[in-house]
Amino acid sequence: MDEGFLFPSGSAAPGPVPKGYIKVYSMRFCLFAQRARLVLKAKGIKHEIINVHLADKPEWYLIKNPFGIVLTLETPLDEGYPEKQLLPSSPFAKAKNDAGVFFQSRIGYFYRISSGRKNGQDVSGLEAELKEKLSKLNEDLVKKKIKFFGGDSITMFDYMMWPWFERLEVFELQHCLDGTPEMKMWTERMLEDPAVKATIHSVDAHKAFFKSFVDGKPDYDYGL
Ligand SMILES: N[C@@H](CCC(=O)N[C@@H](CS)C(=O)NCC(=O)O)C(=O)O
Repeated sequence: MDEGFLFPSGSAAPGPVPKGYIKVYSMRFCLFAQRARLVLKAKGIKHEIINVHLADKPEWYLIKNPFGIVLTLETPLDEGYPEKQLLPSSPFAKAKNDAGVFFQSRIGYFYRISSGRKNGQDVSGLEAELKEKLSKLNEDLVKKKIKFFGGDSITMFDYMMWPWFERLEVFELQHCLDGTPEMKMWTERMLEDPAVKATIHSVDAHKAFFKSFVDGKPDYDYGL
């Protein structure tokens, strides 16, 4: 039960989730929603995806989530599913990772660079700032001699960062990794991960969706 079709306004609210599943209100190209889908896949948690039409939101969704945005989840993660821990157990390491996740979620460079380029602005300053952030991440991997951001195996932190890196080529920013070889290797390792493989879209699919979005007619079902 991995992909649901789109639920636009006027659609009936989805029925109850079968026992043992959790519900994920998503949009196929949303990187925030992808973060959760990565974690669910990685932990092998059975889930039902409900793809919400964000340009024509169903009334029932606004009751579930008054902000009308995705993602909405209905079940706790590590707390309820202890089989595969994706968070470090020490509270200090956990807090540190949470801070990193928060920091990552605030990187608006991709969209700012892309729209700046489109408007003919000089985006070299923004690109330099992004490279600086990437070199800090690179340094972290080198100094700690680790393969992933939480250690030698993949953790929540890697999954929280991944959706941006999946889209580097889409935003024509892959050259920003040229000076950060460890980060490049990290992206290669991430591409081997089963949860990443299960949620990834091709560069062409991302581009096609992004174009439809920019044109004002987002094709949320692209590729289905
Ligand atoms: N801060 C939120 C952002 C979520 C978000 O912006 N989701 C977008 C899709 S990628 C959305 O639902 N947009 C619909 C809207 O803004 O009306 C998060 O980190 O989860």
